[in-house]
Amino acid sequence: MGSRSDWPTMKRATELLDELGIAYEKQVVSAHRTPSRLYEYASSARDRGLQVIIAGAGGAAHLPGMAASMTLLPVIAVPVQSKALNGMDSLLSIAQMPAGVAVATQAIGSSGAFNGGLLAAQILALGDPDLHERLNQWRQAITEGVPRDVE
Ligand code: RP5
Repeated sequence: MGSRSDWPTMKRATELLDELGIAYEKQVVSAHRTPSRLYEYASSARDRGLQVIIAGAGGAAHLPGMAASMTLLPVIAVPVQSKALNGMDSLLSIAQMPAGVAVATQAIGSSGAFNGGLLAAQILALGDPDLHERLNQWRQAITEGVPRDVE
């Protein structure tokens, strides 16, 4: 994530990873304030064994796109809700990638962060039948937990 101030949003991305037993790391890496750290992080990510990156940032949110430009790992992007423009700035900045460098943009804020974790799990489950089964059971529990009655 681009700042410690993004953590209250981005910690939602870790909920399902914890529940499903998926290992992850979390770091502050700012495209603007720590460009060398970003280069080091993204360019070494695959060699360090990472398989998916979830990048959350707000405002002029260059982090996901810049990270994606330095690795072929899939980058899931979370637009953090900014104070000034409620995250519309983050969303448009992140979503409008020019052709040739892809990020998987999620919804603004904590729902997007949660779904970032979910999408990462689904990508990892492609090569992990046990994880696929755990995800399947999680989805079934979600479905069965939706009440039919309104009260
Ligand atoms: C972005 O600027 C961060 O991702 C954060 O959402 C936003 C504000 O950062 P702080 O000023 O709170 O550190 O780079």
